[in-house]
Amino acid sequence: MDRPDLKRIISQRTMARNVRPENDGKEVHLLGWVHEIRDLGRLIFILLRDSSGICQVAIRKAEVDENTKRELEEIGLESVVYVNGRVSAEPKARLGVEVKASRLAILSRAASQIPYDITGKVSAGMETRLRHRILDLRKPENRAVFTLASSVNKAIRDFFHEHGFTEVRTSRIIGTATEGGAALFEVRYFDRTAYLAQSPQLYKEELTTVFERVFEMGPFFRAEESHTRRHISEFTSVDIEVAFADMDDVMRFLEELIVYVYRWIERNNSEELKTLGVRLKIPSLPFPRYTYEQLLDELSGLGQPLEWGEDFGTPHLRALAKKHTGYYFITDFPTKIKPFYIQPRRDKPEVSESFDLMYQWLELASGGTRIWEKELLMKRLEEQGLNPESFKYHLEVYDYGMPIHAGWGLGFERLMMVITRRTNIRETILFPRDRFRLHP
Ligand code: AMO
Repeated sequence: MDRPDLKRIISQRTMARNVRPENDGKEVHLLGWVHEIRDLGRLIFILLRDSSGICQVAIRKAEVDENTKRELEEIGLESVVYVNGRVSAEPKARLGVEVKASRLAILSRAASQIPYDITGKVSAGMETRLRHRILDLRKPENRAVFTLASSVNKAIRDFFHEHGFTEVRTSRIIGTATEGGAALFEVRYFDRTAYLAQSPQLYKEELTTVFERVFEMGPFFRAEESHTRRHISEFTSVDIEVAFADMDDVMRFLEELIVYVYRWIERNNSEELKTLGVRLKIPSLPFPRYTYEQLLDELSGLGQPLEWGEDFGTPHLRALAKKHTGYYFITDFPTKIKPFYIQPRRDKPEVSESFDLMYQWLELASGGTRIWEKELLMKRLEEQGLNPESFKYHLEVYDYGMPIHAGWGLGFERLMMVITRRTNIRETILFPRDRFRLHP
């Protein structure tokens, strides 16, 4: 097919989802991928897939031209095809409608053997799925995860704009670790060593002195040694930082954001939710809040005791999840298990003004009130064995007027795991990177 012809077809194109019984008799020009072929001899059925969905095309060999007949002999799964025909309401067809084709042309021929079954008749393990990720993403339910993710992105941005936040984009190449040295990726930076940012932590705090309310969404990097279903080396963080606010204020933003996102996708993404088999239950506000100490007591009762000052491990969180089956906050962690920038409580410095947002056993976000006094920040750096000299550019900002401030970071892919009910974080990022995976 030559270019001018293709241009005309593209301009007149009908998407698969618009092949509906009410359009009975309408001429359509379809462009898409061959999802399935059923060859009954004189009659061939093709399921044609495009980004909007799947429709059935019926081709009677006796009713098409010679070119189309030749193409039909060579047609294979996943080839890109053009179909011209008329919509026909077919109560007997699976979708209640089909396109009776008068012409078919192959625009791009796929290999005769596709190494992956997109129709889902043969189930594939995670390794196979990720090895052939582009094919895996063509599966309607996998595509739906990311159509939904795109919609959630928009909802998050809208929410923050409605609340007077400025979106910022801080640097991914940094000179000093912000979240502890162990999980850092080193990069060669001309004749120096730099690191890939683990979070926008220090920059977002500094930016509250300019914009007061900032948010950022983007990739951050953790050299995670642990190979789990909830850790990846490159994840998307949704971060906020707010001037003249403490942890209670930003916890409210967080729970309201979650409910806003749920309402948004309930209104706008019923198709994707259906494809994923997800029935959304909008969580009620406020989310339950438990202190670290309250949960220690609970854990003793559950036969999973934990020493005060220790962080929860997976067995503890699994035990808690038996009772806490939705979203909840854990607050007031011991200061020593939180990063240096978290504010210790005035009345009880061994406890910090910090919180995690949980969904069952999965940690989705963490945050807190930040230290806004330079002397205390320097003391905390030293207590954590960090060298204040390495943080001199950050500390300098505290000499120029630093408001009380608070914020949090939310793992976007983990939120998508909860929304889409996927159990492995690799399913909620397009091209996951982990300890063993750098391709594709
Ligand atoms: P934290 O290190 O707890 O806090 O990270 C915040 C959230 O980011 C997500 N996350 C990850 N998701 C997938 N793979 C990973 N390797 C990974 N690491 C983190 C989690 C986690 O809850 N600067 C602070 C936040 C703040 O205080 O504002 C921070 O980075 O969902």
